[in-house]
Amino acid sequence: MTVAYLGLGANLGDARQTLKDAVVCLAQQHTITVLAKSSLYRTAPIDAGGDDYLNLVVKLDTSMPVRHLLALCHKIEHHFGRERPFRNAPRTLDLDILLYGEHAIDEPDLIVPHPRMTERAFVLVPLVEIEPALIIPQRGRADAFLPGVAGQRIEKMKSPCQCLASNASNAANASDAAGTLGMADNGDDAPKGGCR
Ligand code: A4P
Ligand code: MG
Repeated sequence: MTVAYLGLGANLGDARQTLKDAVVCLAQQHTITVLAKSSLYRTAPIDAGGDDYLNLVVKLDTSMPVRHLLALCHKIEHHFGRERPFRNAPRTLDLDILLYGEHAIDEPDLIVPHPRMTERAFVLVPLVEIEPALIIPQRGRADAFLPGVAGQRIEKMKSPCQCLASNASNAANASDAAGTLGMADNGDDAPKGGCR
């Protein structure tokens, strides 16, 4: 099993609902346990235009190989209508792998730790909220980078998404999602069932 951290963001459509449903999609996978979920944050777009984003970070325990996790992220993004008209375009959903255990990966389509994670308040603030003493492999403590992003606007939402308030409600939501999202995991590591 590997502990991984994912960053989720959205600034098109019903971003709050999409982020909530995306976390349920992750929790529904038999090879993923969602260990923690940050508060929801409203954030100023960084290196991007469009409306404010909503962002959060989740901590997972997974037996899913990192390539399968990336494929699952793309599949969930697609399910929620993600389009890529240009770089950093507004999006209905973005799922980035921030950390995957201690792994350092540098391949054309997958870089972990995420190369820009230490430059972004929308990643660092929720990450440090759920893991205050987190060490980013080869870079050191995550909270040491917070002063460098202090100028980026970020505001904790007053009524956070409650989709993973407890393991029990997590299971219930995951069960609901099987019907509403059509994303059942048949037990293998690779994502199964597919989003409609
Ligand atoms: N890819 C490489 N490494 C990874 C990884 N660790 N996790 C590849 C996920 N994907 C990874 O991703 C582009 C390509 O990166 C994919 O083919 C994947 O194989 P994408 O999802 O199409 O686009 P992206 O996530 O926008 O790209 P990128 O370069 O990761 O963008 P950033 O740097 O994450 O910036 N402002 C606010 N407030 N909130 C935001 O969420 N997001 C961005 C995106 C800009 N500004 C933002 C926000
Ligand atoms: Mg992405």
